[in-house]
Amino acid sequence: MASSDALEKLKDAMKDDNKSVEDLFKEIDTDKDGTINGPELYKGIKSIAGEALTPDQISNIIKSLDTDGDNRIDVMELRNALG
Ligand SMILES: [Ca+2]
Ligand SMILES: [Ca+2]
Repeated sequence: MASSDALEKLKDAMKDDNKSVEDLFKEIDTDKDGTINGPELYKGIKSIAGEALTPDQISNIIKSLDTDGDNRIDVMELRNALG
């Protein structure tokens, strides 16, 4: 399971359920602080895409999406990746 495949699965799930990136973001950001951190991403991918990724894979995804370098994914960064 490559990290990029996990993103593709999120994208597919979003399309299948007719969700916007904002809907998906809210679903993953369970503590509602406006950013997605590692544990939230892990749980989100597990529940939405059905894949349990390793901590390394999670941190690779965050690194590849995180353009402002705060080590968290905000809604703009998720939109850039999935939109
Ligand atoms: Ca959060
Ligand atoms: Ca960020």
